[in-house]
Amino acid sequence: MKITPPPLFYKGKTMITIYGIGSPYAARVRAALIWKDLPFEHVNVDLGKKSAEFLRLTPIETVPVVQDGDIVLCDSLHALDYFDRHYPATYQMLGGNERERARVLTVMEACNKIASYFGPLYMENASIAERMQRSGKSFRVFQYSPEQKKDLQAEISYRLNRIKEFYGSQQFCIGRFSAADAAVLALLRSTVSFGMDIGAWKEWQNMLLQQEKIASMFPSENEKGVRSI
Ligand SMILES: N[C@@H](CCC(=O)N[C@@H](CS)C(=O)NCC(=O)O)C(=O)O
Repeated sequence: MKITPPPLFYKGKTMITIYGIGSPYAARVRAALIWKDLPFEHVNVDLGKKSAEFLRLTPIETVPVVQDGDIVLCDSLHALDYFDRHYPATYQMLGGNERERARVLTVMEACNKIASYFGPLYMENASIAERMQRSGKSFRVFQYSPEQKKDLQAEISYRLNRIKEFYGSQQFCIGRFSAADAAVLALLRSTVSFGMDIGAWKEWQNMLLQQEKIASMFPSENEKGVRSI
């Protein structure tokens, strides 16, 4: 019989584990834990291998997976919702009332919609496409033509602009930092990493990332996690 080790404790609080270190969705959860002042550690996940330990954790097989004691959350939004409810005295990342929550969720979904266009850009990394083909998953290997990429940039600019309109003249979606702003920051970072333009959001991004507490939602280059699975 396999014995599950007891949760680690840090300053009297359970140590939370975020599996999957580099993902933009993991950055949303990391932002939440930093603002809530809840201790966490990262475990790096090799998505190319998907170890037995990772497969046991999640039937969805995406990162992040977030573990708090014996509670396992397999989606970043589910994790954010859990942390706000389970630790009600901590900073509320999804907003402090229903109106704020509705705004935050709207922005997060708008970000998800844009991120859903990124699959083929991710596949451009040849080793990912080859790996998918070798493992019998060629159905996932779509790539954009140069013409489609131009159209994609237009669509991304349009959609980013819709989010900007939704913010109006406010710096933050609900007047203070929340999961909405974390989702936009994570999305902008991915967009830039795929060589796409983020237009007027650049200035906003620079301004927010000057604040250390916000910028630390992204792990530094040398943060590798406590172990790898
Ligand atoms: N809805 C999920 C999306 C997570 C997601 O798509 N993660 C990507 C990495 S950024 C992943 O694990 N992809 C691997 C796969 O789809 O097999 C969440 O918010 O946690």
